[in-house]
Amino acid sequence: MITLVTLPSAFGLRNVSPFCLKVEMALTHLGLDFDIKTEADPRKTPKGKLPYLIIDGEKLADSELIFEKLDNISQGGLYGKLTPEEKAMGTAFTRLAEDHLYWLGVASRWLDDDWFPHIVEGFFGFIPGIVRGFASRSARKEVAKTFHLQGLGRHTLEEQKRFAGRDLQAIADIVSKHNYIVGDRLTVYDFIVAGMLSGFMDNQPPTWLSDIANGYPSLRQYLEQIQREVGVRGSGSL
Ligand SMILES: N[C@@H](CCC(=O)N[C@@H](CS)C(=O)NCC(=O)O)C(=O)O
Repeated sequence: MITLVTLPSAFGLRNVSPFCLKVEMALTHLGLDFDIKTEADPRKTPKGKLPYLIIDGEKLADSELIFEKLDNISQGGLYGKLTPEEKAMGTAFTRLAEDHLYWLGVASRWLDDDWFPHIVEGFFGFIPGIVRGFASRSARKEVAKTFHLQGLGRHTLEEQKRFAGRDLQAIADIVSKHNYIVGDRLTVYDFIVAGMLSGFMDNQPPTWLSDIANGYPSLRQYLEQIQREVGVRGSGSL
């Protein structure tokens, strides 16, 4: 039995973390038997982040390492039929989505003064009221520090929006021509990119990043198509 441990639903998203959603998509696509457990406190996980998988009694953290494992146990079910060029292109889009666009998504939720109250309710609602404000404000300081160290936090909001637009345009240009990220067919990279897009585009209420992403009809069409094909949606509740 496999257990996928994810964050509880929030912001209209049944799987609020794009990293958790992509793993859920992969498990479903591979037809593996699994259940989902939620953990609201990332500090209680093996690497301080979600998702992690419990497989054969062992805990395995990090979505990319989980994909390696799933590929192994499914005899190449995720990466097996990809050409080196497809893997190269897919890896580049993975890094764009997870190491650049993702951080703009984090900032659009955590560092926008008007949006932050939703973070307090969505992520810290499980903490008793008296310490909730303190815990959420101190986590926000950590996010701001990390965003600054990452580099994107040194730019103005207008500049951050332009960076986001360039990332989204790159994805839109590919999927509007090919329907998928690589190889004109559904691959593991669609779980990664569509999982990430769902986190912004289905997020309620919308953030500034949701507004930019939802301005691309081709991205909405792509997101709907991938969710339909895989049979896993980002919105709703667990
Ligand atoms: N590289 C990790 C990233 C996972 C990640 O950043 N998860 C976020 C939720 S979207 C998290 O748990 N953040 C909690 C924290 O940083 O304290 C993966 O691919 O699994």
